[in-house]
Amino acid sequence: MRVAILGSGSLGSLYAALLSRVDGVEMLIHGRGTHGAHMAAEGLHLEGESEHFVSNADVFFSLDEVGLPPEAFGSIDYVLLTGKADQTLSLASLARNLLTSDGYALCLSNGLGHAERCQEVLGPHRVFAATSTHGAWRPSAGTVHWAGKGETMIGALPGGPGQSEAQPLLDALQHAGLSPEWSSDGIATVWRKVLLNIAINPIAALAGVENGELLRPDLFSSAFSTMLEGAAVARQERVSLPSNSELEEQLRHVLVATSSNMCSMLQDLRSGRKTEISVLNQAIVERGERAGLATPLNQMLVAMVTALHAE
Ligand code: KPL
Repeated sequence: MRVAILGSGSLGSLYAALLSRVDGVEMLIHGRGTHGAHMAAEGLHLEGESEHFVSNADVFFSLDEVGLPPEAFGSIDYVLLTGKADQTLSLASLARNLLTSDGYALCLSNGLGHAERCQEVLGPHRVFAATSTHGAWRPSAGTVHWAGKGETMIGALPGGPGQSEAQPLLDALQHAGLSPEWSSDGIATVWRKVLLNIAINPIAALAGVENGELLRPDLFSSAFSTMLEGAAVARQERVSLPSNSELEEQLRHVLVATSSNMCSMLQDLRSGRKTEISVLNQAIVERGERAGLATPLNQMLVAMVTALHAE
């Protein structure tokens, strides 16, 4: 089976490193910038929860600055998009070139709207919903640190492929240690992850703390209240969510599992990169406005993070 990772930042590099050691999986890892160049020249190191070295003799590393290898066109069974929010459309176009005629794509990026953007480019019949709660960060170019074990959810979208089409990838992710699970409601799956990200990412990023610090009662209560504003918007859109106490339990669970991780928004702010606030809390504010629901906590977090943004 051939798998391509497009947009190999922290999360993409984690998936690339772990999938590359599964028997029968051939990998194409597409990155950019210093990290991408480092991987292409010297391979990729995985550290943290597990250690592994991915040699450039064993997998194909390609660079956005150079382009995809034309010999890979039409040969990939599954493309995992793991880039930043503003890369989804361009990465989906690359996926269109890479996929076999019955290949599938999924986007693990944080936020609302990615699956829909992939469907626009690739057609609904080729796209799964997907989320990840694994924690990863990059201590240096060419190295990814697995900071906390989470789950990979893959789900069905209206008009999209089903579990049997996802099964070979679910098996590979299982062997890779990425704890996959199938969801028959991909829309709810994406929302549940978004509710975690709106609660964790801006607060951890503004406070400059690892995820586990949000378990402190004062920070936890702010995070959970932010999550509940988002849940009200989701329910207004008829998304099927668990009870508030189950959402609270899930938030606590992810904070414990990724307690030593620096969330992606904190990594972005520290590296001077644009954050994902527009597809997280900003998206909640906008959808809330459309539904007539006030989301003051999300609005305040958007204003504060945006003030720190690199544009
Ligand atoms: O998705 C994440 C992120 O950092 O963006 C979590 C799961 C919160 C891990 O930090």
